[in-house]
Order: sequence, then C-alpha cells, then structure tokens
Amino acid sequence: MLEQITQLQSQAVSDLESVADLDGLERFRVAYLGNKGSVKQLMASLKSVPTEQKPEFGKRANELRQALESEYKQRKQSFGDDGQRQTGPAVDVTEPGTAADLGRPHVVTQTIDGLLEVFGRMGFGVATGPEVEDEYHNFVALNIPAEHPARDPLDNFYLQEPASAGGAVADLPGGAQLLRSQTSTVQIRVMETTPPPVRIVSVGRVYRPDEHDATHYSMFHQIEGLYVDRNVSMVDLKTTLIQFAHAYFGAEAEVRLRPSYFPFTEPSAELDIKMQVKDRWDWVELGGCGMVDPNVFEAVGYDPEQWSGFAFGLGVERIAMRKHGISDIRWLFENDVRFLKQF
Ligand code: FA5
Repeated sequence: MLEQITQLQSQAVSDLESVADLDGLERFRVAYLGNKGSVKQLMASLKSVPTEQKPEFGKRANELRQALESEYKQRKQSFGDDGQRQTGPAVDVTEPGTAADLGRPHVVTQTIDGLLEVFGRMGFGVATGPEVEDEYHNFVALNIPAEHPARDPLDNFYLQEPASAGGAVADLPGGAQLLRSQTSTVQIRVMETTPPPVRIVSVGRVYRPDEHDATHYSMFHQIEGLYVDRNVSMVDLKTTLIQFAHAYFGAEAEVRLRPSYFPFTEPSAELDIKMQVKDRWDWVELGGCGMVDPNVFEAVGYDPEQWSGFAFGLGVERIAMRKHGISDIRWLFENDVRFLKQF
C-alpha cells in the first residue's frame, strides 16, 4: 500500500516538471489536488488499508498532499502575468536605474580650489585670517588714516562704533571691530608673525554694504597675494598676474593693468579682464595690486630699505564668472540647484 504513495509521488513530480503554462498547471491541480483528484482518492482508500499500516499510510498521504500543495503554489507564483514561466529574475536589470542625487562643491568653492592650485604651482603658500577684524588690521596698518572715506561707517559693517565716528574704543587695542572689508588684513597678520621673505595667498569672505547688481554683492570672496623679498619689482608683479591669468583662464584671456591708487601700495594698479556682462563683452575689474607701501612695512616691523614686495587682491566671484561665462553674480548666491548643477 505504501508503495502506491511513492509511485503517486514520483508521477506527480514528473507531471509538474513538464507543466509549461498556467493551463497545464490547472490540469495538474485538478488531476492531483482536485475533489476527484488522485490525492483525494488516496485518502479515500485509507479505509481499505490493513489496520496496522493505517497510521503510517495516513501520515505519508498527508505529507504528500502538503508537499504537492506547496509545490503547486510555488509554481503558480513563478508564472508571470502572461502565464508563461519566467526564466530570469522579476526585475529587468537592463532598465536605467534611478540615479542618486550626488552633491558637489559650490562653484565658488571649486574656483577657490582652482586658484590655490595655480598659485601653489607658482610657489605661494596659503595663509588665513579672521573675518571679524579690528580697525587696526583692516585700516590703520594698511596706511588708511581715520579720515579716509574707506572707513566711513556707511561703507562698512561695524560691530562697534568706530574711532572715526567718535566711538569709545580706547579700551580695544585694535580699535572697533568690524566684518573685514578686504583680505589685505591677512597681509598684516602674516607679516606681524613671519620674518621676510614671504610668499602667500589667502582666500576668504569679505563684507561691504554694496548694493546688489550684476557684479556686486554685499558678501563676496577675495584672494589676496603677498610676495616680499629682496629686489622685488613691478616686473615681478606684472609677470605673476599675467602668468596666473593665462594659466587659469587660458592663453587667449585678455587682461590689462590700469594705473590706480590704494593707500597700502605705491605704485598701484587694477587688473582688468575682458568678460561678458549681460549681453556684451567689456573690461571688468578683477582686483587691485601694487608694490607694498613702505609705511605698511614699517607698521609690521619690516625694514623698507632691505625688503620690497608686491600685493594683490582679486574678487573670486568675478573670476568664477569669467571662467564659466556667468553674467550675473547674484545667481551664485540664490542657491538654485538647477543653476549650481551646471558646474
Ligand atoms: C581691494 O579690496 C584691495 N584690498 C585690493 C588690493 C590688494 C589692492 C592688495 C592692492 C594690493 P577693491 O575694493 O578694488 O580693492 O576690491 C578688489 C576686488 O574685489 C574688485 O576688483 C572686485 O573684483 C571685488 N569686489 C569689490 N567689491 C565687490 C562686490 N561688492 N561684489 C563682488 N566683488 C567685489
């Protein structure tokens, strides 16, 4: 009698193997698990089994039924909606996936990294200074006297009432504190702590209450350069800036030095570059430069008879704009990912 169960089992397994679609599977179900199916008949035959074999027969018949039901269910799931047996995984791995939204450095940060790289190749180290400065480092040591218009409270973000406005700053060694308006402060801080020669650049934020337009913002970045050694001349300054411009923007970039005035350099010049603003190409000022004024050397304790040097301070946003053809500085700070994603 038990032999009958084994035969039925091997028959069922081989029938199930040859099932090719849902119709075939349904025929299998009716033949084995249906009301008049073989398994039902097997169960019905229990009564004619000799008493001593009944428990074993019943147990084996039950196991067979459970095994076939579970095989049947599994096989049913393996057929797709079209009723055909699926041979591969249920996921189409050749479909394009959903790309993760990767972040990246802001275009201004990318510009800073690029600038430090070019000046690094030219032998400039990197220096830093605080964004909250005092009047001494932002003005006095840079040869900018109290009555100079650059110190006007309306042109600076003072955190305390400045000396020029009659503020009570006697107890503050460096004068009133303000958000630095230029990175030239770092020239002073470096020379105060480093004996010559020095060759550094410094990048950082500066703040001015300028009205926002296509080329001005109230917070922006500058890259400051300072080179002090024996016999440094205007030729070194001009060569350095032109070499930099061609290395960074490409040999076709048009730059010029235009005579200018800064209290802390003599002579002084502006570095201009041709770039597109709105819909036309024009000269745009990248920054100021010049030979370090002897008064600045005296303020930091360098002997102006022995040492000479040049300094420059360039606007980083304007550099980024020229590099990428961005014609309005305000786009850099709107935090519109659709814009920033382009760089
Ligand atoms: C200065 O700040 C001097 N400290 C530069 C300098 C350094 C001269 C060393 C000599 C020696 P100026 O105020 O011109 O200079 O600013 C320099 C550059 O900063 C400008 O040419 C411009 O590129 C950028 N800049 C100035 N104001 C703004 C602004 N509101 N928004 C964006 N960029 C600005």
